[in-house]
Amino acid sequence: MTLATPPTTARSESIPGWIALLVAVTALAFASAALGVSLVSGSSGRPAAMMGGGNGMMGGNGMMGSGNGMMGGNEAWGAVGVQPGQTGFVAGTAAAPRVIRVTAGPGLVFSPAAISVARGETVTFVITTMGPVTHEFMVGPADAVAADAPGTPEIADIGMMETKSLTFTFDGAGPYAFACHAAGHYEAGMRGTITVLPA
Ligand SMILES: [Cu+2]
Repeated sequence: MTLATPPTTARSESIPGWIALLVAVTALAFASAALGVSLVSGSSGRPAAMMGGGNGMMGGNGMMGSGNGMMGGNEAWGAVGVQPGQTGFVAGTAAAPRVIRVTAGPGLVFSPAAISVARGETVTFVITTMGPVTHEFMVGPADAVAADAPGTPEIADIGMMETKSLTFTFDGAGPYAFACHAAGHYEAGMRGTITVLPA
């Protein structure tokens, strides 16, 4: 009996996916441990569990520097919640920006590192640093963010467990991006992508 040898191409193709999954799961585990909450496994498909039921993930302790909590309506933790293009999505406006919470660290990473916005919407990014390293958060056109161009919207000096916010309107077609330009962080990969979807 002969056993088929798995084609090496299939093996090599499977590795990046596993690495990405491990990174994502690890990041989630760190984030949940830091928050002292128990997140459901996986980062998608469970918005009801995250948003409903009043579990008070953000409520009360004030760790995120916001009195709104998770039940504020147009608010989500990163990629959790109703995303652009999904049924029930509500685009942020200048009067009522959509709030997207992003963690900086632990490590030289943002979570999430990929964000979708609807063209024309106004988003308030609420950035919290996890871990002892101080970070920055710049957002804008991808080329300006990559170049650390002067005048690009940025929050500086977000220290451990500190939360700061920045509001930005995505009035162009993109591409947009975000990054940390603390010394060496961008080069280490501390950046993220922002995809603009039709309004
Ligand atoms: Cu950083």
